[in-house]
Amino acid sequence: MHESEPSGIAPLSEEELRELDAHWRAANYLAVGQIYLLGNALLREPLLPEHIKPRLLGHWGASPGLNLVHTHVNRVVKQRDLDAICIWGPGHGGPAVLANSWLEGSYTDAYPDVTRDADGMARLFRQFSFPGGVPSHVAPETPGSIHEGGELGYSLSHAYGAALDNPGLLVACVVGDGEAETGPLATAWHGNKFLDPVHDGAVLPILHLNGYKIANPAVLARLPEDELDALLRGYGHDPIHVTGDDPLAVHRLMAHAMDTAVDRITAFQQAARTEGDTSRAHWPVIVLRTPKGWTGPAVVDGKPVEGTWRAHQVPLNQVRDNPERLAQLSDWLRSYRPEDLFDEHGRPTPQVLACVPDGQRRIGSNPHANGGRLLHALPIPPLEHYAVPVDKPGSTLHEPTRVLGDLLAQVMADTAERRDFRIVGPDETASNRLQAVYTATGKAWQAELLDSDEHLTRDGRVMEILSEHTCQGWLEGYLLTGRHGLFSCYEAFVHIVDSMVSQHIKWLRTTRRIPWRAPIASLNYLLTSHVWRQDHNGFSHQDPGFVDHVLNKSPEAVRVYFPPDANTLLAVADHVLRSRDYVNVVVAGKQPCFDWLTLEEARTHCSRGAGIWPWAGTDDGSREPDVVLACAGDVPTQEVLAASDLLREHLPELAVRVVNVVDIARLMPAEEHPHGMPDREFDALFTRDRPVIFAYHGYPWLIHRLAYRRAVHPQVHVRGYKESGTTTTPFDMVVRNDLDRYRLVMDVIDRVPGLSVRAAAVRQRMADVRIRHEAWIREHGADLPEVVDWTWHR
Ligand SMILES: Cc1ncc(C[n+]2csc(CCOP(=O)(O)OP(=O)(O)O)c2C)c(N)n1
Ligand SMILES: [Mg+2]
Repeated sequence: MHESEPSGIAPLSEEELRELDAHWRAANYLAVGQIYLLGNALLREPLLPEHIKPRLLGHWGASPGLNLVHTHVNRVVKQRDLDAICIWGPGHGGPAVLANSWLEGSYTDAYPDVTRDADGMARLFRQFSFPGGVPSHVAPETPGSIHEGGELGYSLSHAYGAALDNPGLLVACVVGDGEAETGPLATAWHGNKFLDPVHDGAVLPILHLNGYKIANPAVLARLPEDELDALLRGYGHDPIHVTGDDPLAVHRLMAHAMDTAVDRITAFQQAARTEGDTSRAHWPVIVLRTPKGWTGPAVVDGKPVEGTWRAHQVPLNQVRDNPERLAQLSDWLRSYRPEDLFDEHGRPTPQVLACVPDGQRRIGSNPHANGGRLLHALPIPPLEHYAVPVDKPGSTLHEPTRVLGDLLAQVMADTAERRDFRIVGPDETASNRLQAVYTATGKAWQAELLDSDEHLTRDGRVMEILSEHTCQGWLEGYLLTGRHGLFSCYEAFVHIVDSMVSQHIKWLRTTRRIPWRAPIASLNYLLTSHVWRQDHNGFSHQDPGFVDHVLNKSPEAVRVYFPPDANTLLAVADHVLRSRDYVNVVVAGKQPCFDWLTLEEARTHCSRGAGIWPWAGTDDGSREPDVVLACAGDVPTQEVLAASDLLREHLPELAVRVVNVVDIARLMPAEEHPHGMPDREFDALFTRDRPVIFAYHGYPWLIHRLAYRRAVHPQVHVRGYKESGTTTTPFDMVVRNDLDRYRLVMDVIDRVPGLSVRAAAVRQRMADVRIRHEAWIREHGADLPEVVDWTWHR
């Protein structure tokens, strides 16, 4: 307990204590029941083998701790009429969260057939970890949850994301002591340096030291208390320790800890909001040290279980076949005295429900945890105000992300009051040329400020921290609670969140099938500073593979765009910022890039997703083209156009069709992706049998993977990044990877029947330029003048 605390908090009355304990016991009973029971839910008959599930699946160890927290969150929420949600880090404790949702009635609201009575309890038990039922973890199906917790580590960043711009919200966040060992969780503590006590809500982390992970002790649980205390203080928190294994004593301590924490949070918020106090708040953290699997079987087969790692999953197994185990389970269940907790109809008694809040204050019913219900469409200004003029394709240059930055600045300005749009990134917003947003908002920052700092403000809505995990977690938490955002990231380093995005896509895929979950804003990535233009960096910064990863995931929830110029980027951005329930990956350059399309053309091109650029080829529609030059990505598009230019010069009789692909999923079969092209459309665009030279931004194999079922596939030859990277000139990057215009012309000559002999001299000239290029860059440190000065002059 905090030493200097003025002890103004009234201790629990005996009645309150009994009520809290009754609620906790009921939740524990329901958790055990879900793991074990198929029938005899209320134990009104002796427990028999046929009452036991044939497969015992789930996690008991985390459950009593989660139940304890839920009981005590209920208490403060009800007593103080708080607007609160909970994030359950050890989400494998699903039985606990489901039990609490059932007790408070939010479960029945979402699933009316799981009534709050004996029948409903039987259903609740049966469905858990059962075919056709519900997952064993806290999941999208769980009312009140925005966090699955299956893959550990993201609870605290989700909690901070949820609290941002929700000044009235308290986000209680249970962090497992095992979970706390993960990288993402370890860095998420720094969220407190970004949380503005004026405009944001509060996060109350509850570090649950039950001592163990699956089979090992947890590191933090084996630190002496003063060392752990110092660690948490070092993270800028003010710890409140609750330790014990006697339920009533722990209830007293926990109630006091919750009151203390909420009082301190309120005091910080008031000081900041009414007195203008700008000192950094040292927010409370509760350190809850209770046994793993608390109240479960103490010893099984002579081995200690309660309070050890053995309590992690199902502490008693083979219950159906082993009468001794069956009796032990019966004793365990009866130890909660179900007859005192549920009435003759199986409904929880008033004593059990005394601490439970009402209506939308119930943790399972809080609309923040079903964020789509709170979502408002983003005000997106008319693109005409930002579009670049294009009188003639390829004659002017713009930096696409800088153009986008102006639009985003307006979105920031237009959401200044409503505060429901944020940009996150690992210190790259300006580097990615989006700095115009700083005209409308600053970068969130609560730590020390120096005169030399720029754009750092307490209430800024750009969030920069050098942890891609934290950026991703913040944004997910923000979106899941009904707001909008963008993650601007270096293309290579977004891989760091591969696994997190997989989990988010799973979440979206699942929620799309849950009628009571309202759609949320899409998670939008802007991947710039991409593989082809790492001029300052090199090999370490070159990896276009995130797209491959994302396209493996649920097609219904993933979209990938390669806008080739500034106006197309605007059109794509407009689309993704309006969309719902997707993960959108937008890959766009920040370097000066030719303007190919007017805004009008860009819009039409984006609606098509892939289309012929008639002005770029020599395919006049009078006959089938001799070759298709396809491209996806800004740099490949430029190389294809330059190749088309060379072909016109050297082989003017060749009918060349140029196809640009913005929406890469258009290449997939229509049955496999909602954007996939029907064969007929694909064949019309790419032909059924002409050589297709495809210049692609990323790893070439992806195009083969997406197009392998198409008639023309044997004729498709893809150029892309093949891991030949270094710090070199922009054109050398494409040469090294055989994506350059000269190589593309050679590819055409090699593949169009009849050309190889006839055009051998042209081919040789192309090869010669590549050799000259090599020598030139070594001498001059810059690209060949004919490359640097090239423009589309047709
Ligand atoms: C990232 C990740 N790695 C490994 C696992 C496998 N796993 C499931 S539960 C668990 C132990 C979790 O311990 P803790 O966070 O202390 O939760 P407790 O069960 O003790 O409440 C592990 C390692 C996982 N779920 N996620
Ligand atoms: Mg643990």
